[in-house]
Amino acid sequence: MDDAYKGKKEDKFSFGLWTVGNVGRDPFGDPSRKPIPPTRIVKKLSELGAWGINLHDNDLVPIDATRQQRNKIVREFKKALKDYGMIVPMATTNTFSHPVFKDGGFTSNDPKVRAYGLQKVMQAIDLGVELGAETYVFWGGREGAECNVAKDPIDALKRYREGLNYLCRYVRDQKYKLRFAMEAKPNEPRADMYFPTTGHYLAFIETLDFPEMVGVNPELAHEHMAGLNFHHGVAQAIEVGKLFHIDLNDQRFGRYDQDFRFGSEDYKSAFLLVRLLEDQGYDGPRHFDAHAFRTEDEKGVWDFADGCMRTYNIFKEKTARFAEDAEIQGILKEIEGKNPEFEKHLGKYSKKKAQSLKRAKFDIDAMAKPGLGYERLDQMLTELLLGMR
Ligand code: GCO
Ligand code: MN
Ligand code: MN
Repeated sequence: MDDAYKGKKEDKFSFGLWTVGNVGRDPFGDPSRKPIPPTRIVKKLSELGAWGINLHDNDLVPIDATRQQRNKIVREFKKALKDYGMIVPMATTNTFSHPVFKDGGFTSNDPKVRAYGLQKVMQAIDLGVELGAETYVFWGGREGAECNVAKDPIDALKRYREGLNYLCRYVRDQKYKLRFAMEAKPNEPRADMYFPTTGHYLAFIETLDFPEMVGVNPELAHEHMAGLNFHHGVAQAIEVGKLFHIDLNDQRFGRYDQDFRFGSEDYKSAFLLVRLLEDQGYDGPRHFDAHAFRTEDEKGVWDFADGCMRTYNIFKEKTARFAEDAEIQGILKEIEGKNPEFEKHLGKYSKKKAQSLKRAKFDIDAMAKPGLGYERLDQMLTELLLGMR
């Protein structure tokens, strides 16, 4: 395989400890591979050309560790980061594995659970900041319901808001340089999650006390699980300056949460996404939140990680090829701005403009007549992606 596509530090590729560390457990079967110690993950990812490593508090420090055990683990992990030139760009909290969170952390009906949730997040934020993280992700894995009469969804939203406001104030109080990135998911593990899409979060963020501290962490698989167009969701986040982080993977529509290797299923969606990120100058981490098939041993895990990075870089090359393809660019140019004389009617409202527009004549049948040639354009993209252009 061509080394030109291998991950490089400047590509800003990151993986979670939980991604390459996934042991292949699923609801029907036990782990199919052994856990890989975090320090070994740091070494291997660095060799493969990754730049960053992300973690939940308990990916590194077991939930029942003593202060002494915690400090020893963190010391060794920091040494590995230094030895292998890796950083921790993002950290997050596990508020979903322990059964105490079975009915949510922030949104639980029980104030004692909510208080424990806040305590756990504050400790995890301290850990993340100690390791150098500048982005803090919130994925409310258990913030949802099966029994939808057991909790008023309005209460759930109010509790979530209260928790986030509290934590924003904590970060400011501590003078941490940390931004929050909210990650939506429609379902799994709960039947219905309270923030099912990135769009739900974009609206909610504006209702917080410090909206400028909070953005989104959209995940490809999550939007595809909801049958949505990921590229459009990410575009909306970029357009309002809220794309703080991104979770890259792949997912077939209508299936369980698959977390496949980036770009392994839907080439066109992956291309459109990479093109958007690159053209818009997104300079945050390219984080792969995915895992190797359950069929794999450790070697397969590293093949998986290498594959995510290679595929991203191959799509990046395809976007350059797309931009240099004279025929494609010619068509795009032709599509744009066909009727410049009508620009004067558009843009900012004024009474005068509105009156003039109301008088303008439109022959809508003539306007509707020409074909737009999108079939040909789309086929050109298909052929480019299939390596024929
Ligand atoms: C999932 C989620 C998680 C989160 C992670 C970081 O579907 O399980 O995508 O992997 O991204 O917990 O917050
Ligand atoms: Mn996910
Ligand atoms: Mn994710």
